[in-house]
Amino acid sequence: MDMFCYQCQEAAHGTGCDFVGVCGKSADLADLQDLLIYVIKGISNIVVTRQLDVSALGQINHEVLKSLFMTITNANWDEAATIREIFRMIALRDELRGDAITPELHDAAVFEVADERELRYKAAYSGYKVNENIDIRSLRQLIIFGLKGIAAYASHALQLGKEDPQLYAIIYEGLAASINEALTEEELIALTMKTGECGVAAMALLDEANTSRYGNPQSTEVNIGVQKNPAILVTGHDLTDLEQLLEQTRDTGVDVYTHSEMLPAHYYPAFKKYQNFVGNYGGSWWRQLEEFVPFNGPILFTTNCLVPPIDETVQSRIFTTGASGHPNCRHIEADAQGGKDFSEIIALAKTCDPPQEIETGKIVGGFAHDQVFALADQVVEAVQSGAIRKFVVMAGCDGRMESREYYTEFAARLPADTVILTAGCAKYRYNKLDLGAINGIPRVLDAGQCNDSYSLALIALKLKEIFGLEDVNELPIVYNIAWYEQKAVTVLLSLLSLGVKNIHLGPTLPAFLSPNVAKVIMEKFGLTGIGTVDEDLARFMV
Ligand code: SF4
Ligand code: SF3
Repeated sequence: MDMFCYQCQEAAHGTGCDFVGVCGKSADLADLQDLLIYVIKGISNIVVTRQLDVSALGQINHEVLKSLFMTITNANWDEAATIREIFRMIALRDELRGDAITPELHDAAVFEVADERELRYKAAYSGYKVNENIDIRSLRQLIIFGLKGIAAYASHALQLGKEDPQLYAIIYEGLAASINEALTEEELIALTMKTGECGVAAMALLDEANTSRYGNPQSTEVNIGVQKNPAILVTGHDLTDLEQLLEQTRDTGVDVYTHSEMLPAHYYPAFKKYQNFVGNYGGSWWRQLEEFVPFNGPILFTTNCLVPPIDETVQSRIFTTGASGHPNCRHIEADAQGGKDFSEIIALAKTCDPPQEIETGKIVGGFAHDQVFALADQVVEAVQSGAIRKFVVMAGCDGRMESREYYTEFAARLPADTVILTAGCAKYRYNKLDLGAINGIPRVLDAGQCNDSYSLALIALKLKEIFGLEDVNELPIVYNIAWYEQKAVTVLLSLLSLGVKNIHLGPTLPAFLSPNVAKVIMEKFGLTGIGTVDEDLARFMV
């Protein structure tokens, strides 16, 4: 086996990529990512065994977030950047550990590599272990993948000056547990639930960071056609990058459009003041190769999902920043204060043709918790009168598999007295269908990015309170969630930790769930996969 990765929904054969990633990840990069995770397991081993005060770890905390984030599916394709990060983390690990190499420390906390050749050799042996118990491995990976999503959300919050030492403590605990041979399955299951609680806390922290800086999302119509100016397309999830780009493009004659997961930026009051922030271009991440060609201008990736560009002219227009990266695209680094200079991108945009129109119309969104709470009376009345029979949570990720057409058909065929609650790029499967409204409430309520699934949980808890119910599962809400990468794992674990039961997860169940672990989760939480649209409409609409 040249590599082994099964962290995303598109894992080869439904078991794992073992030669090259379906996403395009090479065996060498997969090994390097394994080693990067191995080093931060070593740091976690030091922190946990020595009971260090995580609130005093400063830069190490921030770099651990970055390391985890860089290994998320479709975030960073740059071997050189990954190698630099590994050496940086080894240096931080050694400084943290000091010279005292005590027996309780794991190899991950003490191994040495003299140069890149030794590092690559070590990398080839730091991931998948053939003789590991598959249930233990499954639980360890479930925790690590959940922590990757948490790290992504915590990184965005950190950019906005918000952090929580408790999150770092749980990240260290989970990573250290993944190399602790003494832990039992029961202990790892308990840690999985703790990861879910930590996921809720990370999303809450990011929600507070976003709304305190940019205001609460409001119901907004976003133009999906184009204007006449040359333009920059910005994608990914980081709102501080977008803010800096909008400040720097002001009055330059260069427009800014969002792509994929950046669409919800239009819902924030703080971004509405920019006259050149003109709309959303295209659909979800996997359509980027075809949509970037007619866009004509530069594209800025702030996070995943980056599909390796094939077309050289498109490649020359792509820039990355933050945890994202690609060896053939220019990377914009932040200065010591987090400032980023996007002048090169703006200068390039001025030499490019304006975007070519690929569609026209509008998308409506902005239904995060505050906006939905403002509509609470209308919503409650619609439920009590029977105008709304059910809410269907269809949050999560999109992906390129044909089987995801299920979600478009499912949304289109839902009865007219149902409302879809969504967040994440899963919405692109149905947000351009004309599904109408119920008493003025749109039938697709988009809360925002995948992290805004937190809003959907708050909305459910609010409805439970309004209707005086004991249990959130008594609400007329069904969960039909689509997943692709590790942030969706975080969202899933978060919902489970909040007591949400009977979630349907598709288009396939994670390859990293061993049959026994899947059985435990199914029995405890009623988690199931999806069936055909006909079967599921019949099952869910009772
Ligand atoms: Fe395969 Fe997904 Fe891993 Fe890419 S991220 S190598 S597609 S499992
Ligand atoms: Fe999408 Fe990558 Fe997951 Fe943020 S942008 S939801 S897949």
